[in-house]
Amino acid sequence: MGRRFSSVIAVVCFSFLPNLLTAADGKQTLLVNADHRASISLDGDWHVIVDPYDNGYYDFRMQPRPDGYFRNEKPDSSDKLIEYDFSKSATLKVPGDWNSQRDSLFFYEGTVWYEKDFQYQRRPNTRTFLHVGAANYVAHVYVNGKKACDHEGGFTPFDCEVTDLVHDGGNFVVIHVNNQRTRDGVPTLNTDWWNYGGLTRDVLLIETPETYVDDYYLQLQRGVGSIIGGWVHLVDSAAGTPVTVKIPELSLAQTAPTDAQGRATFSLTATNLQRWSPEKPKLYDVEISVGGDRLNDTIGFRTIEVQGDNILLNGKSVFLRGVSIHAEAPYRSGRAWSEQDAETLLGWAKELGANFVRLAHYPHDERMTRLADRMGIMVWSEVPVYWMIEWENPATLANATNQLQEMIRRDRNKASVVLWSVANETPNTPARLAFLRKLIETAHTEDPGRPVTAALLVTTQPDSPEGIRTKVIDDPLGEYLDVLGCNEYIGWYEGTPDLAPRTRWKSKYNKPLIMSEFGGDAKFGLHGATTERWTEEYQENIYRQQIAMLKQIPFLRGLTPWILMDFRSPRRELPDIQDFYNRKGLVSNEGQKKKAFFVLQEYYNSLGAQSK
Ligand code: GCB
Repeated sequence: MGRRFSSVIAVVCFSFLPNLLTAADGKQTLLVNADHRASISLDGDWHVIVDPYDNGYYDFRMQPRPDGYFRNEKPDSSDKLIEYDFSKSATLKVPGDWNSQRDSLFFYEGTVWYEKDFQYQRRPNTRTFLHVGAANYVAHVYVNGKKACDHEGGFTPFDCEVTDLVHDGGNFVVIHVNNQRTRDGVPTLNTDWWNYGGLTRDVLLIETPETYVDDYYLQLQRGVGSIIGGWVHLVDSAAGTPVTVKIPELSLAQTAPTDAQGRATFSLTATNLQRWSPEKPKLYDVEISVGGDRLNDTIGFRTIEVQGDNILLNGKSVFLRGVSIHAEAPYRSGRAWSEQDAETLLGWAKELGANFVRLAHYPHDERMTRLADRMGIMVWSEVPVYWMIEWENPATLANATNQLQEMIRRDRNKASVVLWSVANETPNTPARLAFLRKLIETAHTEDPGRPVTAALLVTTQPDSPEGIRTKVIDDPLGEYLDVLGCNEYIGWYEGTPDLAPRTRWKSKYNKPLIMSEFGGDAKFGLHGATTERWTEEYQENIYRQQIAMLKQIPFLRGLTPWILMDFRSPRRELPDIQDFYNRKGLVSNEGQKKKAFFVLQEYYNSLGAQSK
């Protein structure tokens, strides 16, 4: 076993760490609909080696190991000093972050090496991919001691082709995961959430035919008709390969040939289509077949568009009764990933009367968007372009672009996802404007069917003599967004709650606004006067005053207050109150509902009743 690790290290030595990592052959594969493909799960116990100085990766001069040496031994030497042994190392669960699984790793930021043995039998005419749902933050993957791929970005999936690396019988995979924060990363050094490291989502071996469907995009076209249009992409197909799309329940079937780029284009006219909506989240079984191979998905069809300051779902103006959610696991804390985590979080959102959630501040596990599809909850999905990133660094832009593309690609066939967000609370500077304009362009190119938003900050004008405060949405980014998002903390970081009803809102743009954050901290069970911070009553009062203000904003089309549940943050230290939790949750991390939950619920129920 020790030898195994040193052979892995020998391969590690040749790699370096560019800012944007791609697969070994330079092509990054991403298999959409990974959860419906033929696969073997590698979830479970993985042996781990905690390597705080990244000693397996760098030599004593902190150079990536140049030539197959590990420590002072040559790999072929017979008297090797073996200091590492996966088989004797303890295990951690995958999926799962390391911080919440072992006390000594609670604050750990650095490298952990993961290893798993697996049996495999290659099947003729198939290709094999190692699919990683998410590895926070950088991952280097080795199969049977050989490099398979690298990936940067902690919240999006990637697939390494390992067809030529696996063999019949016993195999092993090693993944070097490092979650050190870097100035040029996305996100960067400072975030208000826990930097949970590790293999935080499922790891699978996916088998595909030799010519395989990696990606497709099937959407209801905007307008009054019922045309389902889009394309299916094949890898390694000859031009003219026939691809068939079927929606049996609608008696639809169409066959189209691939073009020189491997893309087959479809346009299916559906009669009696039941559109997806929060009231009736209808999903259809969709079959994609090439030759004898078939891939199944469940897809809802609806349109989403912006007209003036309205958001139209299926052609009708909709108000987004939302709430923000972090991927923090209810009851146990740690990174959320399971079906049960998703059911609890989205269940509370439903109970609140929400028809919309902002999945902050990074793409969540695919189980969340799948469940949102089934439950009829609309979703705002975002990339971790958060606060202060290196706007002038082209590698950082390439990294953010890649994360955005991976997010869109994974979820663009989900009816629930109605908005892509490119940034949160970024500074109003020319460099940031240029950077985010490029991301908006990318989002529109990757997905012409969805509006793009970002959570902005606003300008505040001096109070009038009567004590009226005016907030103006004039961030130049607003010109390029389809929907404006705005974060404000009147009553918490700004003034007292009674300032909210004395605040008026103006916008330079004739566009819909979502108040993407507001709120305040309360420790569940702490009671006092409405003027006493940290009490449930103070938070409840913020919600009451905010709702009074929000009702007066003519172009408001939704809100996602901050936040559904308390979440861990290293910035929140106050003993006995915060204890490393941001306490702005409407529900505590133990699942207890605070008073403000019921204020928002009452408001949403009144809106829900109006729209019926
Ligand atoms: C914000 C951030 C969010 C924080 C929140 C807070 O504006 O967007 O990530 O957690 O405020 O609680 O301060």
